[in-house]
Amino acid sequence: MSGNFNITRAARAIVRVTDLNAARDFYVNGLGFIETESDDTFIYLRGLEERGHHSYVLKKADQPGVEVISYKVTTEEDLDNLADKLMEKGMQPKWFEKGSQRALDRSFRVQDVSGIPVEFFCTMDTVERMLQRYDQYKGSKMQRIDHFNCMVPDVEKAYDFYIKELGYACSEYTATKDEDIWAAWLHRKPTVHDVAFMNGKGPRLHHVGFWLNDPMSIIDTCDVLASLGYGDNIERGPGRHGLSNAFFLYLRDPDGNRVELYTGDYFTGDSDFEPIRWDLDDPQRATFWGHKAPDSWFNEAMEFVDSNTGERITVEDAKLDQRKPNFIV
Ligand code: DHY
Repeated sequence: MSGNFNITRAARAIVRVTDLNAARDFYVNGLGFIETESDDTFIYLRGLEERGHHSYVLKKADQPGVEVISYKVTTEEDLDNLADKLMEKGMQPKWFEKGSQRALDRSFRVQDVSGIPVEFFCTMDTVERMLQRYDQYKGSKMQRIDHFNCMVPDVEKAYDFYIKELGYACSEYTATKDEDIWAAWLHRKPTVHDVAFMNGKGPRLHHVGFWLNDPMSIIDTCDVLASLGYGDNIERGPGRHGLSNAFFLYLRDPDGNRVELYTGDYFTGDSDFEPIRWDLDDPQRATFWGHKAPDSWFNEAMEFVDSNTGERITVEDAKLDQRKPNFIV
């Protein structure tokens, strides 16, 4: 509980794609998402473990971009209390009534301190949990949504807001020699993160992270993607992060939207947990084995779109030095 509301976890993202069938082939045949439902504009996807109607929405559009990232709160009352709190802070939550979005009860959206369009809801329709439908396992054997990673120009501003106002806790962070926070991993559920903020041009969504059962599922994904002709969509990894300890793989979908396949982080729920500090220049921070990430991983990210106006949300340059961490002079 944080004040009089409780945010449970990262819950869904709405991502724009230019070709629904191309996106479906990548996400359903390649990654093994379950397609709960679709129409001419939307494909609603979920992992095998998820009983919510969807955790990832593909929306047909002329250009790629991200409409919103969403968090689930614990009770309907939490939703009202959180909206009140954000209004006290001078923000303007915009409510969406039950039925106005597929499978969602009421929700609200607001731009956070970094300008990121975030949404909060409590109730989503439930569907069959496919965890033990092993006959349906294919591709990555996709299990569930895990986190968002956002690039923002001012990480400390985002950090302060999520920790002090929204009740998130920090599991790990990267600091410069001057103790400026370069990146921070923040959670509500007791894992390494529900959201990470990295220093960079923003706000932009760097990736949505999805949980798989084990490293072998990640290696199988590479084989399956290569067999389907998606070898070039593998951007970084497989590897082991130093920060978070997770085994990872970064992929770009046919529109360039980035997802991380992620497994093997750890429990962070003790009240005396102490955040782990990494030096920006530590070569094992990003990849424990010391491998370098490609330039595209640092430079490219998804822009947010204002769903009211259809305009792209203005992006600002990073406040801190934009040099690449971990393989600097
Ligand atoms: C890192 C990035 C992530 C993550 C954990 C750790 C660090 C890095 O690669 O720079 O996306 O989930």
